[in-house]
Amino acid sequence: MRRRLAHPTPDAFTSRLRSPTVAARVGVWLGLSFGLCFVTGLISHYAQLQSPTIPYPTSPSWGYRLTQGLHVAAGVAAIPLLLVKLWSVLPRLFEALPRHEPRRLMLTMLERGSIAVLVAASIFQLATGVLNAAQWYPWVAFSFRTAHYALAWVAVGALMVHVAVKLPSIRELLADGIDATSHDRPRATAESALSRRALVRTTLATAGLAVLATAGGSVTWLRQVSVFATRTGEGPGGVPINRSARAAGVEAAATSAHWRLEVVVGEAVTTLSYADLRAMPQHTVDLPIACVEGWSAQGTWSGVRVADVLRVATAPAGRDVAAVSLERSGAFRRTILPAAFAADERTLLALDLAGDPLSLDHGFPCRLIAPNRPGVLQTKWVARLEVL
Ligand SMILES: Nc1nc2c(c(=O)[nH]1)N[C@H]1C(S)=C(S)[C@@H](COP(=O)(O)O)O[C@H]1N2
Ligand SMILES: [Mo]
Repeated sequence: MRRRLAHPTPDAFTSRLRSPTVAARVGVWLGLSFGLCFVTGLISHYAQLQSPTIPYPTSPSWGYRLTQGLHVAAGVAAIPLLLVKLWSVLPRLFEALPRHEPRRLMLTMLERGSIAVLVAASIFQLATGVLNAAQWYPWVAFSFRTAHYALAWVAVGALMVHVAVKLPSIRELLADGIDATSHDRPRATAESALSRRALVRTTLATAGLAVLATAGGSVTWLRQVSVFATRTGEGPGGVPINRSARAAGVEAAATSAHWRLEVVVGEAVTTLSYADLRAMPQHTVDLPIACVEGWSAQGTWSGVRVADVLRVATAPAGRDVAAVSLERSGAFRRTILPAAFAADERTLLALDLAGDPLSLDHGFPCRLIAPNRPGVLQTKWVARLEVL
């Protein structure tokens, strides 16, 4: 005789901790983290657009460092929150559908559909974010930034539907005491050593710990405890190295005696040697490298102002400028410096970091360093400026 495997019903899950009050409380924090991720993510996406329609500000110089640090921290905090939230609502996955009431059935299916989209998009966002922060790029089929940006809208849309549908019960649940039983499923009575209040607190504490364990990538005084931070200030001048000269394949070209900086203005090309750049007025600025991956570090950079170089090449004012690297391929070999950034007196072609000539890995002979600019756009091994 064959016995059919019964699929579980919500009553099969007996923990009192899987309660709507827990789901609502953890959900509020999860929603806040997602909101912060979304806003800071839009800022980051916008900062990386090469032809923005709204001008991106050059000040404060630490703006992108702050917003991108918050973006990654909020994403990290969301991971334990999402896990506990999913665990607390798991029994609902097995609730019977109202098969004989077409109207209710349709509404239930719509709501479940929106939750399926929300869960899938959330997992995708957190997983790709973590992989990106760990600098592991297993995907070849899609661009990280495009996919992460598109799915952010999907996640936020589904989240808004979810909150709208649940608003009445969220209000009620948050008003109730956390250990109240009015919303319990009838059979959810198993004893538990942990109270719901303790579960919510432990979840929030775990989220906090996860942030502390990674935020040392940006916050200097957290370095000692940040065991999972990917970049923590090793490297010349206290600035980590992301892509090395060897990986970029520029060692020979960057150290060649034939290296010249070309400044292209229309048909005219002005050529400057390393000695020419050294002979120009030198300026020193304190500016961060703030990587999209969440790590950041302040550096003391010296070199020539991009504005001065453009003046030497008699470039017209108010133009965007492309910075082109010696690198032959790679997404960051050519970046656009919007006009306001090119004109800003803090924007340098840096020759020195912390008083020493740039190391080969930091972009020798010269690199771009500009205020409030994502790390990906701080082009290393610059060989040409093109006035657009
Ligand atoms: N030419 C070139 N410039 C580049 C990169 C690169 O791969 N190639 N990486 C960028 C990235 S992602 C960051 S975060 C910064 C890191 O600079 P650092 O390695 O000096 O810290 O350089 C940027 N400049
Ligand atoms: Mo980066």
